[in-house]
Amino acid sequence: MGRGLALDIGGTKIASAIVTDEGALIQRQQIATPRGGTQQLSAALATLIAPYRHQADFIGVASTGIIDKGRLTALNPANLGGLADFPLQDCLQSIADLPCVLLNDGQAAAWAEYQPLKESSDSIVFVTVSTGVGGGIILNKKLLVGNGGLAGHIGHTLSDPLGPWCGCGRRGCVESVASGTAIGAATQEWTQPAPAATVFALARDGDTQAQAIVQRSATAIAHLLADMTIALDLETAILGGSVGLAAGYLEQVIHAQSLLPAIYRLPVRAAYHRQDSGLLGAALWARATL
Ligand code: ADP
Ligand code: BMX
Ligand code: ZN
Repeated sequence: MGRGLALDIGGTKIASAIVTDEGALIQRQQIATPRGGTQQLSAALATLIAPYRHQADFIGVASTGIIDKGRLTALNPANLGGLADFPLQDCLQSIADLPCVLLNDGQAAAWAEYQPLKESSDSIVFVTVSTGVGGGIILNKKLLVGNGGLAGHIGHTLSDPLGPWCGCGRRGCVESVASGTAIGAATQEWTQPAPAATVFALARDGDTQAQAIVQRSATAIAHLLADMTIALDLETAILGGSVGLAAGYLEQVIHAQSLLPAIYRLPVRAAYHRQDSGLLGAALWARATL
């Protein structure tokens, strides 16, 4: 199938790379996700794709949002600066005339993370704690995509019925409590509101308010994993995204799990491919599909 041009479109950043036959990522690039709307997103994708289109035989895309029939529909439009609907396949095809396969970012990352576990596991969940909270489920060796692309949107299961409003229109989704955006939003009452990375740094320095915000996020993720394992009888959970991979976060999720009855405790570890799970998963899925 040859070389793939992989893209990972998140609410905060868009990454791209050429993925070789051997699965190596080269020419990796990253830009901030534009927040202006359709034209800005199209232009950003063109910037990343156009210079490399002659080096690739196909395009594989992992993207935030519900990916169905070539369109991106946001479940939480706030994560994309209000963009609710985007003709992703048409946009890519107008930039490069290459075969193109699209997948949700959590689903794609789950697929990449499952590859080294294939021999030992049948059923796993991947959770990205990032701009939002996304996910992907491998059940009995099959990636769940769903008839409408919705499978794995576990960030929109309930964490707290009295919690913050989620951009999807429901109150108290895991995403509204645990995501990087939620961590930043929880500082809005502070004299100096701070983004998630600063909240983590403050927590590490002993700031109790910051520690409570990080702990609330990690506890919500531990309960999410408990709900997933009790519903699906999973063997392993993988954590990704900038919050999920932040120093000390995994340990806090494991601590919150340790407070639950044993049946709810799913072994959890950090993404093997770190920030590249989505890129790699997009290329592997495209290669397997085409
Ligand atoms: P995307 O959502 O585009 O995939 P990321 O995985 O980088 O991107 O997640 C972005 C979120 O992670 C933002 O809310 C940002 O504030 C937060 N974040 C970025 N860097 C860090 C860090 N070092 N520690 C904790 N949170 C971070
Ligand atoms: C949101 C949703 C999911 C996505 C998840 C993680 C939108 C635009 N996105 O729950 O489709 O998988 O965020 O996305 O509705 P990320 O941007 O945090 O990587
Ligand atoms: Zn929601």
